[in-house]
Amino acid sequence: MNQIILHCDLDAFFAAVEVRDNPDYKDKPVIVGADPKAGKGRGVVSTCNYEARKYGLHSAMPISIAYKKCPYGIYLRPDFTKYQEASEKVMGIINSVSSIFQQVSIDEAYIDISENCRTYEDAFIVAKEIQSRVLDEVGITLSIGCAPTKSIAKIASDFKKPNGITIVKPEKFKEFLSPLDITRIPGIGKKSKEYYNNQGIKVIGDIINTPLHRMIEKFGKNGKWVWDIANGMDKREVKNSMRERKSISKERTFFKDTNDFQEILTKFDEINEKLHKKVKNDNISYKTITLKIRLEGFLTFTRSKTLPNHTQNKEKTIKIILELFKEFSNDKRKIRLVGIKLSNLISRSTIIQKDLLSYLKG
Ligand code: TTP
Ligand code: MG
Repeated sequence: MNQIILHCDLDAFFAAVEVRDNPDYKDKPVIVGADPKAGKGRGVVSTCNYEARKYGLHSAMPISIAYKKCPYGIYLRPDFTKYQEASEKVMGIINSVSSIFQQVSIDEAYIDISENCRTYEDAFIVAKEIQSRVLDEVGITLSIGCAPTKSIAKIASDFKKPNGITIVKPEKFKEFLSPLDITRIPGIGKKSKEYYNNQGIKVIGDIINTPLHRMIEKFGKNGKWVWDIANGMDKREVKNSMRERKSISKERTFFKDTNDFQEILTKFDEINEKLHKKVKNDNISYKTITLKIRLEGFLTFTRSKTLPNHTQNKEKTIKIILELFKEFSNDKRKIRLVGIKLSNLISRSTIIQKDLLSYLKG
């Protein structure tokens, strides 16, 4: 019960990205999933925004039923590349707060912030900071639960959606859990609900008040697990799952093929600047710098340099890029595209900052 764990979960994730990219959709029901084909479509709803949920729509609902309930909604096909990109940015932000980081799906992650925060008041400030960075840098919202165990943090993140923060202090967890319906416990679905209800167990408080041996007697292994969760005995730690990212890169195509050095330099600067925003954000260091050049006619070249040590230094990187570029500067052919790739990455574990204030000052 000494850990302070955050569970972060994006709100109506796929739909939120679509609304971000199409401000006209704001305040309208947006449904991402299969094509409804005017009510005749097959397949299901992936997700929908909170506006659409007012009509009773939800994930996994057949799209034909969704269409019946909400015929004037905006129905969109999923664009996974876009969601993956947004997810990576968000995960980078969360991971930059603590390196004890475990991503559990495309839109949720746990972090252990016991090292960053002395109190749950500190944790609240951290949660706020995450929300505002995600909104500023990715343009979507998320809800955060903060508690001494993973399962309570997860229940808490779901408690005040969207854009909520729910703090459950160790001394208050029973008070928080007791009135909640048992389906709030991850893993208790409709079927098991009925089973538990038939045995007189409706809210989590009923589990807390049942002796463990009775729970095991009635519900077996699952009964023990559920009892552990309800009694704050979920001992699972946030497993360090360093996100595997091999490289970060950016490239830009010129509007018109060019060999104007100034124009090329400006492009490199722009790309380098963008990449280093990410480097700073995600606290990444790199060792290998690669230049990519595409000439008119699609001929593409790459040139790399590996440094003796990892770095985050953007001035050094642009110098190396220009050195690597020298080989092409006398080429008569015009340039169509330039790119920079940073690889051989490590995510620095200096991310854990024991002192919250120094973290907030950046
Ligand atoms: P969830 O976090 O379950 O849902 P959500 O983010 O859309 O909404 P909430 O605010 O309640 O958290 O899932 C994350 C994404 O995963 C969701 O945006 C779409 C996708 N997904 C599916 O494609 N099918 C499904 O059945 C579910 C549950 C999610
Ligand atoms: Mg979500």
